[in-house]
Amino acid sequence: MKRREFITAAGVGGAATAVGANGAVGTAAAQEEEGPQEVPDWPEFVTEANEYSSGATEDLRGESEATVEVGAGDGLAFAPPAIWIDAGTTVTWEWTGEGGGHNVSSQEGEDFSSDVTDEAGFTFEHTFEQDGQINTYQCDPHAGQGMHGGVAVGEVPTTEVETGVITDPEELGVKIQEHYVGIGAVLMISVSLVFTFFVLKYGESPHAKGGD
Ligand SMILES: [Cu+2]
Repeated sequence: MKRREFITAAGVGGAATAVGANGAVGTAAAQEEEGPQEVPDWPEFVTEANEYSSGATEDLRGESEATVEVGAGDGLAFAPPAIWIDAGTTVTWEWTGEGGGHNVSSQEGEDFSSDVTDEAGFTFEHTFEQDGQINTYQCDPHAGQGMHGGVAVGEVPTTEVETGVITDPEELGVKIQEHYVGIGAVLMISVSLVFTFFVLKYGESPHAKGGD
């Protein structure tokens, strides 16, 4: 009986260790992904824009240029609709040819305006010079349908959101890793429980009567 108790303890202990390790890894990954992020304090005009999901801002500070698609999504959106750049950065809007005739027409902030066209590959540029400015713009033909955008420049007022700045695909890697760690832990627990079960049921041969 002593031997049986020892094996049971070893099996359960192994499973508990696997759970503990998984819990620790899961917590570390969650802390990287979550938590508030600082994003420009966009007006509603931008947060209600097509293709703008809660708090989504493409942080392009430190880049010398930025590109925004005109006619993205269902054809009536700018993508990304909300970008954050440094002063002196040139933004290039590039028409996809989808969704009909569009233009880029400034609203708040710096003044800029393009032709209306549906020509794929058409481009329009504006270099943003005013640090601290939140600029908004729209497509005039589709302004009523949410075809809006925003360009925040440099040191702008910010707000905290839960899932904020899109910082490229590392998030994806973390999620995949977490996934495999989870599967690994489940496998380890299963294997150690099945092993324990078989050892307890069949492990004691009638010729080896254990310690007692
Ligand atoms: Cu449009």
